[in-house]
Amino acid sequence: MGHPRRLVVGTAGHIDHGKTALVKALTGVDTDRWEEEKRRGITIDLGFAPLPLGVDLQASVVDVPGHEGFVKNMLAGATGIDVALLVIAADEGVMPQTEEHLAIVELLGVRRGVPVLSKRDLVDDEWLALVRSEVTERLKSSRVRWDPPIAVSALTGAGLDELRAALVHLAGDLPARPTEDLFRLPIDRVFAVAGAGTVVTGSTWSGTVAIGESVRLLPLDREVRVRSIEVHGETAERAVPGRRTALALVGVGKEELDRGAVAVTGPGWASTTTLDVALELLPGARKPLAVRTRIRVHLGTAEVLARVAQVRALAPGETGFARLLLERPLVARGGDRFVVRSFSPVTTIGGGIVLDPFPPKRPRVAERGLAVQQPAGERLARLVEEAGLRGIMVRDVPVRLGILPGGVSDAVERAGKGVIASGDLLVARRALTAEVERLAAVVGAYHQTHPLDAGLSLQALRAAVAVPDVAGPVWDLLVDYGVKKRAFEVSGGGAVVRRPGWKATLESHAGDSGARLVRRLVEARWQVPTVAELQHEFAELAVPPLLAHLAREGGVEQVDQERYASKPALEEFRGALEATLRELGRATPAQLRDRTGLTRKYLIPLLEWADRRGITKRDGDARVLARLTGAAGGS
Ligand SMILES: Nc1nc2c(ncn2[C@@H]2O[C@H](COP(=O)(O)OP(=O)(O)OP(=O)(O)O)[C@@H](O)[C@H]2O)c(=O)[nH]1
Ligand SMILES: [Mg+2]
Repeated sequence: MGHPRRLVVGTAGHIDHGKTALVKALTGVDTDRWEEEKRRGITIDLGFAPLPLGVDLQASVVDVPGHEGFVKNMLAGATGIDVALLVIAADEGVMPQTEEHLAIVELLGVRRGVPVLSKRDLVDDEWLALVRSEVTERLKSSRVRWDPPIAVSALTGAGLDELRAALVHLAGDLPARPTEDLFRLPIDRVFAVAGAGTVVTGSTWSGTVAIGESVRLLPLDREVRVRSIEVHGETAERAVPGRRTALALVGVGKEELDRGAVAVTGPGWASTTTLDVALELLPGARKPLAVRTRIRVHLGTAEVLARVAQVRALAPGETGFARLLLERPLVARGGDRFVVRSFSPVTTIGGGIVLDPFPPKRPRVAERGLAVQQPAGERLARLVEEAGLRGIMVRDVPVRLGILPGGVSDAVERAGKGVIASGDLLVARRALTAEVERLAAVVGAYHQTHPLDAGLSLQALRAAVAVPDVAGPVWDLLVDYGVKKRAFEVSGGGAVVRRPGWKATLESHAGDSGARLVRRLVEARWQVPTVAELQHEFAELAVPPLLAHLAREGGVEQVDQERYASKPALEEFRGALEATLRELGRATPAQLRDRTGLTRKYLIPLLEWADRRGITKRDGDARVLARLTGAAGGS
C-alpha cells in the first residue's frame, strides 16, 4: 500500500486499571490533562495521543475514563475506534466496568481488540496465569475478535513491545476505512483558539476534507469553511479517516456547537428525530424494554433522550424492531451502531443498528421488511416502494442506506425491475403505473365533460396528481411514462394532454353539431332558448360544452347562466335598443315589449344582458342609455 495505514485505538476498562498509565507508557503523552483529573487521579474526559507504529502505520489512541459516572464520555470516545484495548488490572481481574465497557465495544461493532493485563509488576506468574485464563474464558463468547491477552507493566515497560507488535499485526487484518466516502466527523470537543477561531475535534469516521473546503455542521445546519486542519497537533492538508482530527472553522462560534454535533460533506445528510432500528437488550438489563420506555441513545458522540415506540416488549437478552422517538435531533446514517442506556439509574442496557434514519410515518417498523443483514439492493427496493410517488433521490441513498457513493448504481441495479431510475430520481414502477392509469382516467373524464376542448392543460393534470405539489422530476417522469405507455399524449406544443387519437373525432363532431346549434340560434334570433331547452331538443349532443366552444369561436355569445344567443342576433338587438332609447330617452320594459314584439320571458334576459354589457342602465323601472356619448353620437 502506498498510503500509510491509519487506525484509531481506544482504551476500555474498569477505573484505576491503568489505562492512562498504559497510554503514557506507549506514547509518552499524559492524557489526564485536567486539573481535576490530576487531583483525583482518575480520568474524567477523553484523552488523545498519537502512536506511531512504524513508517507506514499511524495510530491514534483515545483514552477513556473507567469511572462508572463517566461512561457517557467513554461512549463518545469508543464510538470511532477500530481496535479496543481492554485494560484489566492483573491484580484485580474482571470488574463491573470491564463488563460494561466490553458490552459497549461489542454493541458499537468494534471488530478487533487486545485484552491487556496491566500492572503485571504487581502479581506473580501463577496469579497472572490465573487471570489470563479467566479473561480468555470470558472473552471466548464475545462478538469482538480478541487477540490473546498481553501482560504489560507501565512501570517497568514489560510487554509494551509485544503490544505494539500485536497492533501492527492486527492493523494488517483490518479493512481500511474508505476515503471514497462522504466525510463525517462526529465532534467530541469544541474550543476556541486565538487566531484560529472555533476548533472542533473528533475521530474522522469516513471520507476526507481539505483546507479551504467547506463542511456542513449538523444539527445546526450551517455550511462553514475549513480554515486549517491538524492531526495530533501537526498541520495537515486534509483530514482522513481513522485519525484524530481537529478542524479550525470559519463561520461558527464555539458556543453554537457541542459534543454530539457532526461535520459532514456531501448530499443526503440531515438531522433526524426518528430512527427505525434493530434493538438489542443486554442479558443483564434489569427491566424489559416496552413502548414508551425512556432511554438514552448514544450515537456517534451524541447522547439524546428518546422514547421507544412500536416495539413488542423486549425481555433482557432479546432483539427486536423499534422506532425511537428522539427528544433532540441527531445525525445518523443507515447501518450506524448505537448504545442505549437506561434513563435512571443510568446503566448500559443495550444497543442496536439504525435500519433507517428517515423512516416514513407508515408502515410501522416491524412491517417494513427491513433487516440487519439485508443486501443494499433489497433494502433500496423497499424504501423506494414505500416512498411511492415521491420517490427517492439517488444522492440521498448513501446516507439513508449507509453504503458508499460508489456502490449506489450497483444497489439500484440490484433493486430490480420494480425500481425505475430517471436522472437523480428512483420511483417504484408500481406507483408510476398506478398513477399513470389514474391520470389517464382523469384525462378521459375531462374529454367527457369538455368534448370540444383539445384536452386538459398539463398544469391541470399536474394538479390532479395524487401527491400534492408533486416534485418536478417525478412529474416529468409521470408524463414521460404516461406517453410511453400511451395512456395519454401531449400536444399543442406540450401544453395540452389528451387521450391518444382524441383530436380527430372531436373536430368532425364539433363542426357538424356546432353548425346545427348555431343555425338553431340564428333562427331563434331574439327568442333565445335556454341551454336546458336546447339540450332537450338536441339530446344526442353535449350541448353545454358545445355552446362554450362556439362562444370561444365567436359564433354565439353567452347571455346569462342559462342562455346563449347568436352573435349577429345580439348585435341586431343592441342596435334596435339603442335606437329606441335615443328616440325616447328612457323606456320601460312594457314600452320595449311593444317595440320589439318580445314577451317578457325573452325580453328581460336580453335587457339584463344589455345592462351587464354597459349598453343600458336602470333608471327606476325604466332603462336609459348607459353612456350619454352613445346617445349624443347617434343624434
Ligand atoms: N504498579 C503499577 N501501577 C500502575 C500501573 N499502571 C497504572 N498504575 C497505577 O494505577 C493507578 C491508576 O492508573 P491509571 O492509569 O490512572 O488508571 P486508569 O485506568 O486510567 O483510571 P481511570 O481513567 O480513572 O479509569 C495509578 O496510581 C497508576 O500509577 C502499572 O503498570 N504498575
Ligand atoms: Mg485514565
